[in-house]
Amino acid sequence: MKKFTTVEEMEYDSKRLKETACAVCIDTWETRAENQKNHCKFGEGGICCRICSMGPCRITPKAPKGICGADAAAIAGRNYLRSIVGGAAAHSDHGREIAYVLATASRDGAYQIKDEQKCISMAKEFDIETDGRDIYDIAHELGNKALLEYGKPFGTLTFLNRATKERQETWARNKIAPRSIDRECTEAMHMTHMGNTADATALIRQGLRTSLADGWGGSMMGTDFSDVLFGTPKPVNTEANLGVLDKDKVNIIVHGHDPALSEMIVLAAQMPEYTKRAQELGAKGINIVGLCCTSNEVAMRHGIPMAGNFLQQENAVLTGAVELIVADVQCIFPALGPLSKCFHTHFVTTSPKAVIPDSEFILFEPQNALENAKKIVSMAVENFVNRNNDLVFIPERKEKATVGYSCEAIIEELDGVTNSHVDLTGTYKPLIECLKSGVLRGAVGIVGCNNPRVRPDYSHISAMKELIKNDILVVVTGCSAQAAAKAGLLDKEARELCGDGLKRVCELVDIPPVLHMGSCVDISRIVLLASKVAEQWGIRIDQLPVIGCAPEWMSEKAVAIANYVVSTGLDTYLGIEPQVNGSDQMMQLITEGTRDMVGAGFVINTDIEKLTRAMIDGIEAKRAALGI
Ligand code: BF8
Ligand code: SF4
Repeated sequence: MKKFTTVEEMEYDSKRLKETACAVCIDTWETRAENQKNHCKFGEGGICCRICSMGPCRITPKAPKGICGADAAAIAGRNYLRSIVGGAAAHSDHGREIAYVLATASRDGAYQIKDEQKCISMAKEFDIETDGRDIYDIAHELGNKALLEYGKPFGTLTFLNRATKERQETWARNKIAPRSIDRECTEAMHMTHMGNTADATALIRQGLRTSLADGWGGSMMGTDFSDVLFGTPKPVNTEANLGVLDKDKVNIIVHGHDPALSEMIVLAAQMPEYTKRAQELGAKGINIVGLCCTSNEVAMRHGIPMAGNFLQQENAVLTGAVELIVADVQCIFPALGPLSKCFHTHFVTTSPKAVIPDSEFILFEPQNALENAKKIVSMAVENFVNRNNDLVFIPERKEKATVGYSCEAIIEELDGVTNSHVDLTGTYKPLIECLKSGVLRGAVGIVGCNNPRVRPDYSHISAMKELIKNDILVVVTGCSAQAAAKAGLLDKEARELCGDGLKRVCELVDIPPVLHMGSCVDISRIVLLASKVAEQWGIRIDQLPVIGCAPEWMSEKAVAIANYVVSTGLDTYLGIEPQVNGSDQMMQLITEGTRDMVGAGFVINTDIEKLTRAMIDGIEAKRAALGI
């Protein structure tokens, strides 16, 4: 049986790289996390309010109300809603950038239409005439109409029509169907201004609505327009972990989220002139690898190797073998600035939304995209000669991975095994049959970040191993996907770790037991998958033996995601507690209260073994309720 990389081995590599950090006298997240202990209890509980300058007000038994009279629930609720806004705004702004790229794509420009069929089917959703029109005219109108989703004055978001009828009614009945994306964010900020909403239920309700504007709005557009522009992902083989860095090549890391940048860097790096120049300078070629969600984007469309996830970003630079790291937006440590200065590494930032000290800023816009990508690749190549070989240490460990299971790809794989007398092609019915018969017990979407509050990657990996052992299919995105990849769980050989049922299914369909569905905006793929499965099964989505899990989440984006997954009707299991526990009412609302509105809620446990057990029990309870 194959030997899979363990978390202990990853930690061993990480420790070795920390010796380099010591040698160059730079701090890393481990030392800074230690310095930040113990965290402020008011902050952790969400009961510090600094919304107006009469405060900050902190809730204690002796001072149960702020100066204005806001209580713990109001303060924790407002803080929580603001974190949802932060996440929804970030994802949706990413989606907006991609919509702008679509609106300006051209046949002879840097950005072209790769998936015409998807472009046409999306245009139809927006009531755009497609017959006999040039695909670029359609794309431009689609981009423009999509941009209006951010601020349209009347109605609700177009993509809500993709949800099941029951969900659409549930959202309408609870008055949480999102209108325009920017409106939900703005309204939430207005509601949480001093002197406005103090009712926790109303704050939660707006949280659900704002999060839906992300999941069924901005994120969904980010995903689908990326597919139109750069291709809908199909299974492709790649490798993961720091061993993908190559000491003999010019190493370039693409970091962040928006594929509009990374796609251009990949394109530029393939131009023979740069490889030739790299060879002139003594390198064997150019090696592009990814970090964080950008890594997922380029891995699933080009097979670009994955250097690692969120808490691995400093380790990547600490190898001393990175000529250049280029980032756009989100999840970029400011620590990369001073860290890259300890090496020859160029740290290039490209977005006015993520301006970071000690980086070299090169503004990246659709009109200068390829030109600037070439400039960045050239900077990296010329930097190869500046590498200090005394500081170079690249851990050898890496694992094979098959990535890129978009909904379209999953259907295609399922079509390949349809052998019943009834035609099931183009549907999830073979998957539904496996769930009904119990060969598969259920499915879990494991997503989200790393967080120093728990042992990095351990929660992701141990939960996945236990679930697949119990015949539960796992789908992953974001940094969770990279944790899985580093542990070898995206390799088809990971079937060996499955229970008999899941193993059989994986062998038949020829898939790994943990399916890579993309970056964090691609959680929109997961909610669409679950919606279609519910529809084709003929049951409500909250009845499915399907749940979400974010065992190591840390960002506001993750709070937005968790809320839209719950609003979609899927219970969501969290390994890190949301910062609202200073209010019993808020804790009750997020775990139980939302169930009355949307039929799902959070289950929280910081002990990953117990959380995993709860997931398995939760799935079995759903099965029992269905009588299967
Ligand atoms: O959007 S999983 S650390 S990289 S927030 Fe960030 Fe979290 Fe990673 Fe992607 Ni998602
Ligand atoms: Fe204090 Fe109320 Fe101002 Fe918040 S809004 S800081 S609770 S006075």
